Amino acid sequence: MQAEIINGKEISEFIKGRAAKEAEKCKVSGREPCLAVILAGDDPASQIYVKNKRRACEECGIRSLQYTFGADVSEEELLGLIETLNSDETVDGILCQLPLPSGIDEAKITNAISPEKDVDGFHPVNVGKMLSGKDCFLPCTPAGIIEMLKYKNIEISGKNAVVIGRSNIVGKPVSALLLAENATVTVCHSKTKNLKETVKTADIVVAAIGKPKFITADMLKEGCTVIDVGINRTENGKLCGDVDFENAVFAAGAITPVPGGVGPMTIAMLMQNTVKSCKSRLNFH
Ligand code: L34
Repeated sequence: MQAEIINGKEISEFIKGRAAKEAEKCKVSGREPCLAVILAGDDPASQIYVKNKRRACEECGIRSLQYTFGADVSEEELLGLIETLNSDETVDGILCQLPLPSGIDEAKITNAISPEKDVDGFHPVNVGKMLSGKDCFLPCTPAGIIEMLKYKNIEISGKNAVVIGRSNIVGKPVSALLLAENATVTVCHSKTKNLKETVKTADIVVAAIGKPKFITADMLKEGCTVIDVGINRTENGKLCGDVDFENAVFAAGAITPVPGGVGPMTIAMLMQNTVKSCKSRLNFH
C-alpha cells in the first residue's frame, strides 16, 4: 500500500490564512505586523527561501523589510543594523537568514537580536524557554513539523520518535518539541552505531541529515510516519530530500514530500510567530 502524502503546502495555506486574520486584527487595532529579514552573502538557496518568506508576508498582510548584503559584510555592520531594528517600535520580528558568510560569528548575530523579536526562536533565551516548556517563539521548522503531525491527527504521545541529525536549528529543537508532546525520543547522528536498527523502531522518523536519499525504505517500520526535512539539489537542479521517497512511500504510512512538505511549513510558522509578536507588542491576545 502507498503511504498518505502529507501536503505541507496545503497545511501551510491553512496556517497562513489564520495568521492573515490575526494580522488584520493587528492592523485594525494599531498597525500591520512587520518582519525584517537580513540576507547576507550569495547562497542561492537562501535567496529562494527569503523570496518565499517575502511572498508569504504579502499573502498574510505582514509588512516586510529586507536588508541585503554581500558576502563581504562585516559583523559590525550586521550588529549595527540589528541594534537599529531592535529599537524600532514598528518592527515585530527580526531574522538573519542562515548560513551567514564565513568569518561571521552566527552565534554573536543570533544573540544580538532582541528575544522579544526573535521570530526564529534561535536566541538562547527562547531556546531555554522552549526546553522548560514556557511560552516563547518556537523555531519555525521544528514547530512546523509538530503542527503537521497534529493537523493530520498523527498520534505523538507514547510513540517512538527517531530524529536523525542534531543541528541547532532542526535536530535538537524538534527532539525537544517531540519530547514535550510525550514521544519517546531518540536522536541519531554521524557517530551513531546502530542507526539502521534504531530507525526501524520508529513510529515517527524525522530526517534532518542533509544527505540525499540517506533514509531508505528497508530502514523503516511498516506504516511509520516519515518527515523529510532535507532539501538537497541534484546535479540537474532537481530538489530531493534526505529520504528515498520513491521507495519509502511503499513502506511508510504517511510521508512528507520535498518540495511541498516541511519547507512551506517553516514559512507559515514564521508568519504565525511574527503575528504573535505584533499582538503581544500591541498588548492584545
Ligand atoms: N535564520 N535561517 C534562519 N531561519 C530559518 O528558518 C532558516 N531556514 C532554513 C535555512 N536557514 C534559515 C529556512 O528558512 C531552511 N529554511 C527554508 C525555508 C523555506 C524553504 C525551505 C527551507 C522552502 O520554501 N522550500 C520549498 C522549496 C523551495 C526551493 O525551491 O528550493 C519547499 O517546497 O520545500
